[in-house]
Amino acid sequence: MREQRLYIWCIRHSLDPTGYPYLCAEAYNPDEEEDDMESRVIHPKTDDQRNRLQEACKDILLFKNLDPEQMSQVLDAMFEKLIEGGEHVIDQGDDGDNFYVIDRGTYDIYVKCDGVGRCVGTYDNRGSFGELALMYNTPRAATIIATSPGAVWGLDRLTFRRIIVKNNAKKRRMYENFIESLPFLKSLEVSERLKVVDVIGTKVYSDGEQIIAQGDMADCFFIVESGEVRITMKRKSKQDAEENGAVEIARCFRGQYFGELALVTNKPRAASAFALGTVKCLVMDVQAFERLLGPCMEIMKRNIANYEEQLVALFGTNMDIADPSA
Ligand code: 1OR
Ligand code: 1OR
Repeated sequence: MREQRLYIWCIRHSLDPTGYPYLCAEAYNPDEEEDDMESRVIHPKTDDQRNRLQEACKDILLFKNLDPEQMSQVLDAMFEKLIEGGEHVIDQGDDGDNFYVIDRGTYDIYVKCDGVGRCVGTYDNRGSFGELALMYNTPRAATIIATSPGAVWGLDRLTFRRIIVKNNAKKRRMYENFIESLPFLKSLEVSERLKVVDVIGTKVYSDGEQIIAQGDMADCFFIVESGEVRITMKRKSKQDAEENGAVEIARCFRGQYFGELALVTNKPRAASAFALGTVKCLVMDVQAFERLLGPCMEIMKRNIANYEEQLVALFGTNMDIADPSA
């Protein structure tokens, strides 16, 4: 009965009953945990819209751990929003209404520093934004401005919280200990490590599948959860590459990371990565990498210096890993 329902008020900086830290007061109703059909949002779509939506959502990391029923509820609830060039899709400081997945268009990310907006990154026809205010009940952390006409798919706050936030509580239970155990994340506070868990998605690769292609532009970072990853590199000149093929330069196992170099140097991928047997990786997008892993940069940069030494040892030349496509 309604009157007998237990309402728990989660107060600033406390944890909700699923272990979620809240930054401001929010009513938590345990009954919402049950799948409440009344709260299902459905925006009818044409076949063309459904196809485009599915394509746009296929690499969205926050959707990777959803079961098929949750995913279909998310897709039903999403609505298309056309965007004009110059439009502010999100303004820093506002309350969060929707999460957005990009269908098309380019967008700049601005963050205010001492009252002055600074462009700190871009989205180019793919990706998603607007999850932070909905996950943590905080004001919008950045302004997102379209730099071309485009379109995004919106997901309302309630559906996002009912499905994605609830699923994140499960993700925390699954990955908290693993993330806690990673030496390269040891400079992060516990709360920062939990935020890493919140934004990662898992991807599974089958034996021989290519995970990274040398020379490609980069937009994500990988941590091996299980299996073995083979890293290979082609010699600098095309002729050498054809004659000698790619050389294996490293292997990554559970708990190790790869794909950080291109994100740190802002260059194309320096090497390729392939699954040896079935491989499961935790994946983080470049925006989350930059936002959350700043404190781990010292350790990563030390390892990058090691790559350069190994490069000389393996290839007998200090081939410029900062310019791998040359
Ligand atoms: P939101 O709900 O706070 C703005 O609304 C969105 O911009 C935010 O969710 C993220 O999805 C997205 N810092 C904060 N938010 C960012 C950032 C970001 N990048 C994208 N968003 N940084 C930029 C990292 C490239 C850190 C800047 C110091
Ligand atoms: P990325 O974003 O360039 C390929 O994508 C990834 O392979 C790279 O990030 C690293 O995470 C990973 N030199 C360059 N990249 C390496 C190396 C490496 N090992 C792993 N990666 N060397 C091997 C050192 C043991 C030096 C080259 C011989």
